[in-house]
Amino acid sequence: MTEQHKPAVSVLGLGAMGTALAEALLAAGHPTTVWNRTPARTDPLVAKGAARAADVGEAVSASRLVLVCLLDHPSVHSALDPAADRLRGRALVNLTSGTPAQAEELATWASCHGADFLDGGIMAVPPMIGKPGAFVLYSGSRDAFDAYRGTLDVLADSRYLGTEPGRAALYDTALLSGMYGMFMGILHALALVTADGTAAGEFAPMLREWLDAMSGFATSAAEQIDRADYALGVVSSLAMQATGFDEFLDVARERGVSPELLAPLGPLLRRRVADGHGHEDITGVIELLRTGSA
Ligand code: FVH
Repeated sequence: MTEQHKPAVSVLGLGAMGTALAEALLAAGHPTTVWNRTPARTDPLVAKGAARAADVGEAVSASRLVLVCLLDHPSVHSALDPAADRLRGRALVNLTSGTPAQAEELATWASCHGADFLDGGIMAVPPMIGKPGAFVLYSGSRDAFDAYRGTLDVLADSRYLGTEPGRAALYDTALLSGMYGMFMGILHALALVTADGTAAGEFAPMLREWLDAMSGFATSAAEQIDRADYALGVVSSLAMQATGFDEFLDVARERGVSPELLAPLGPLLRRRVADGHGHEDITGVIELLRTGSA
């Protein structure tokens, strides 16, 4: 594909992420029009070859592919609503974080205004955009995804999850929830050892090695969950884990470290054991989460 045949793209929102997206598109040779609520943020991109749109309507009219990356769902409506009549015949790709319900709402809104809609969940931080390791989840219009996949791949590896508009937001939320669980564990572990005088940097390589070794839990847990067989291949019984767990909290308290990040798991472990599942794996806790009774 020659430079001239690269689809034009409009980018609405030039925060940290929108700027990274626009930079990647410019670097790949896409004619790129940019708009931001605070116009001064367009200057560095215009210096790199972007066209500045005076308002959202002008930005939407400039390209058949319109990327939106704003703070949140209300800011998307606040920016786009006044330009809704310009959306007809365009592909609107929303890369703003939001809930599945917000994605569904935006899909319906876009459809009412004659636009093809894709919702995207960016699994990357701004410096990763355009580099290996970054991926973006998409759901919504298959036609829009197929038509613009080559352009979207400039930003990151594109993963299409189906026509249901809320699916990308659901997966995004699930992946970030997993990430925050890991962050909580890492922070608790580092609080424990630093309270005892160990430098975090000295301990971190060992922590990383251990977490890498344990990451296979995602796969083994998935197999147990999909089969609804929490005793499948159990190596470390729930009863054993529940017994040791309270000691973790004691060790934290003894060192003046709050156990509040770790503590919520304890009652779940004890309830599963009390319900007669001590011989199974920890994975059965998902039954308590799913019923919302936790
Ligand atoms: N940055 C990251 O690490 C994460 C990675 C995963 C995806 N998220 C989501 O991306 C959305 C944008 O994030 P961001 O990092 O670019 O955010 P900011 O740098 O804070 O920029 C926010 C932009 O939104 C504009 N804005 C805010 N409110 C309004 C409004 N009412 N009307 C129009 N525009 C609005 C703001 O404009 P300005 O303050 O410069 O005038 C920025 O362009 C976000 O959903 C992340 O969850 C990023």
